Amino acid sequence: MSDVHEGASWWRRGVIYQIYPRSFQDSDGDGIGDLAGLRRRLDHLQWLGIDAVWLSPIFPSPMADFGYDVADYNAVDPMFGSFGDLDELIAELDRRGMRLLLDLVPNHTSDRHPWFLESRSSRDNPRRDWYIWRDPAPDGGPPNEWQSAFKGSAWEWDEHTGQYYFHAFLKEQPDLDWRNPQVRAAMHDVLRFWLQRGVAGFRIDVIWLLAKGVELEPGQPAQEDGIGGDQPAVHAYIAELRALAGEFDDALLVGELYLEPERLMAYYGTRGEGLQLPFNFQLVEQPWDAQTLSPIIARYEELLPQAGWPNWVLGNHDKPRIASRVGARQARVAAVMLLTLRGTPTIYYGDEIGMVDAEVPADLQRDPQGLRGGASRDPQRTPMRWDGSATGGFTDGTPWLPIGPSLATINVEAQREDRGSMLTLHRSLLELRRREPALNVGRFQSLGADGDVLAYERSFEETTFLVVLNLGSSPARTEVGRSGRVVVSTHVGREDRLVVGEVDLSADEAVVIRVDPGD
Ligand code: TEU
Repeated sequence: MSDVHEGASWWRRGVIYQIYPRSFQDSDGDGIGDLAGLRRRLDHLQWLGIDAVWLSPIFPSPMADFGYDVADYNAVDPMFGSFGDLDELIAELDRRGMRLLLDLVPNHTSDRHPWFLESRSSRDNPRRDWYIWRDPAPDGGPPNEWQSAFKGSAWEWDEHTGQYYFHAFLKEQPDLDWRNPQVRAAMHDVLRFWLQRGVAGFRIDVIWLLAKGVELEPGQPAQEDGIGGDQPAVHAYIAELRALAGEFDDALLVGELYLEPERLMAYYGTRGEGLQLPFNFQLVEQPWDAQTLSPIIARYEELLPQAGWPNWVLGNHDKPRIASRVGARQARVAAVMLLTLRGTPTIYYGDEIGMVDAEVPADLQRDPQGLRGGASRDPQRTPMRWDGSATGGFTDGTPWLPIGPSLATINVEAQREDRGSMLTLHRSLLELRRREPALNVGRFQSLGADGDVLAYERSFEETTFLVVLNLGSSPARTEVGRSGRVVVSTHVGREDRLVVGEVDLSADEAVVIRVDPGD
């Protein structure tokens, strides 16, 4: 594919779309999405105007954590299809000018992975030190106090070999020991394997946890913040991955990092040895108000290293959906923000139609985090809705999670031709963003916050767009000192109006204004 704007990699201009494969499209009636189903829905992605699909894990897995427990990194779980299905998906995406990013889970494997089966078979097995084994504390208990992210001790007793192994998540997800060069080499082979088959890169699970630091050594006190991570060695591990990506046309590495911006920036590296996109979760984590978000956005832009490219996210399979968090009206404002800020946006499947968290009755809950007393992630993982039929066109069988509320209005078919729909808003924004360098590769200038109104400017050469977002639920007027014409509004029928010096916004309205040339 040719680059329209010279020097800008596809992922700088591009938009990523996350698919949770269990919930996108079922093709065989088992109520669980699969690759053949996904392939049938590529028209939607192409019509919407996205550039790359990030597919949550599709590798063979006992599904203790729905695929984030991988039992074989080089194959496809039969539940999702065959190897051939994945090859065809890659080819079909390519034909349509889109790319595939796989989800790499390198921090831990499934406890059924052959590596772990070997590791736990005896203390002198050559793979023993591929995982993190420790003797019990003097009282026979776990080596330290660390808690798993899913509650309970992060250490699991292995009767057979008389030691504990470490798991940051479920006991079915033992952590690999990345200090071991053999582990790193094995994971490099996994990357190579998929890159050779034509994937464009990876989203990398919990990458900051790869280096756990001295706290894991026996006798060291437990770290206050739980399982630790973000230790200096992680950057050397990442540099190895990036060098490998370099052998494949600088394949894209997106890192999952729940870190504050100051610490996040180190993951970009300084000389092309870091991740191209360390996920920026501030819009997911911070309260939805202009006074909070405006300085956060400006600060993130300031902190970015010189060659670093920003990225923005509103939700994923681990977090409540944006439309539930901020409400349907503000979700439209959020869409304008996500798709006009400087940087690569990632859209979570279904957010383009305003899907909300579903209430999942106790007896239908599936997420291990929820079942162990944490926040259930089932509500944000419900099936994509393609039409208004009982199962939303997702399956002919019984969906693995309930379809959720407001099916009649929140589905692709109902929204496709509706000028005022969330889907139409997304498509218009994506179309404008693709067409206008100012909105993809262009510069960013914060205009601060005025009450509930947050504003910024995007520009490229002579073209400038003003983005003005009312995060409040009352009408607002704000001074912008420019004149131009509204090209997108969250409010149907309010496009095309002229702006002279100040902007009048309805409650919950966001607008994109093309500034008059020379103004
Ligand atoms: O998530 C990592 C992570 O930090 C989660 O604990 C997340 O913050 C939490 O679930 C929020 O409710 C990744 C994957 O995205 C997640 O689905 C996996 O369960 C986890 O790693 C283990 O692989």
